[in-house]
Amino acid sequence: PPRVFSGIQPSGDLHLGNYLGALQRFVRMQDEAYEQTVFCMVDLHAITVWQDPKELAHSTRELAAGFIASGLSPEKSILINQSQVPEHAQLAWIFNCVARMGWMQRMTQFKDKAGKNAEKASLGLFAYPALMAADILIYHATHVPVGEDQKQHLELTRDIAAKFNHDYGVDFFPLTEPVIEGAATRVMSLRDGTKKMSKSDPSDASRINMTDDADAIAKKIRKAKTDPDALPSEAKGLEQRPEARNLVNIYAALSDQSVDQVLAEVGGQQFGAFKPMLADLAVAKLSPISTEMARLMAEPDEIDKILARGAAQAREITAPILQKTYDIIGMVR
Ligand code: AQP
Repeated sequence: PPRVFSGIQPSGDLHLGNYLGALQRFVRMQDEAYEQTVFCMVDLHAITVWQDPKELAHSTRELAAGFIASGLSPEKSILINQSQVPEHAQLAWIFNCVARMGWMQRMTQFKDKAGKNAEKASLGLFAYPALMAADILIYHATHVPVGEDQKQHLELTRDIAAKFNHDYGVDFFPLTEPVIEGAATRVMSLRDGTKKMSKSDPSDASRINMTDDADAIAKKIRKAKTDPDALPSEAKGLEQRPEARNLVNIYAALSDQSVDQVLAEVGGQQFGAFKPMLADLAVAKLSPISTEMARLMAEPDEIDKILARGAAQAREITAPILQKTYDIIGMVR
């Protein structure tokens, strides 16, 4: 039966890229006909690079608040924090023994994040995609909504499932489908249309945070890098214009339209006219979410209760799948 899993790292503020690339689609999939939807704060992934302990705890609760404020419901979906469901890490060890060094060395995210100094990167950062495969496959999840940047990790997840099934002569782990859809699967930095919008970009002006107020959102959009030309009337006219394309993509995703529909409306306009429209739309979409996040954050005990309940529900699925995995491997218990 089709099951959905996805996660976000509590490694900083949620931003518009996370919202459009992931969260907004989580909410839609929650209401479609899947047997189960599971959404996760992946704290074990966050610590592959240094996290201050107090900030990690704060970001985890704030991310949970962001999930709920965006429309994920603990009644409809299982909402969890990764380290509270130990089977994720237990299966990850097994997958460390299935995945090959050469596969991991080809991962572009590791190369980007480790940079030139790969010797100093944590072993966890290198093994990150094996833990991600475990996150997904410990639920036998079949569909994983993500942004474009996660495509390669999902291919690796399929490779791990296929090799496990082949090595042990079983048909146990499903081959997962990435769900990468919509106008904003890769939201770019507001300062540089060739770089993705990211939590770890040192420039706060490069991203719109979910916790930004209306003034901050309007200011960042007003200052966003653009070119001097008017907007084209068809998507083709955006091809060599990364910054313009990014702002139009964001508008399309926020207003639930295709890029061509947006351009039919705004083609011919200058950015001086388009940017205020985009700012108004972004504020209208995001400010109810940030208000609700702040309300939820005032009651952190309630958030902890939701996560504890989520972990208990999750373990009803993950514990039997781990036991079966151990049986297949021949582990005596
Ligand atoms: N710019 C983006 N556009 C569309 N989708 C995005 N996602 C992230 N950035 C964009 C999607 O958000 C989900 C969760 O991302 P994550 O928290 O696991 O990690 P990330 O990709 O590491 O996010 P950041 O902001 O880029 O963090 P840093 O800077 O630490 O690397 C995923 O589905 C991702 O595709």
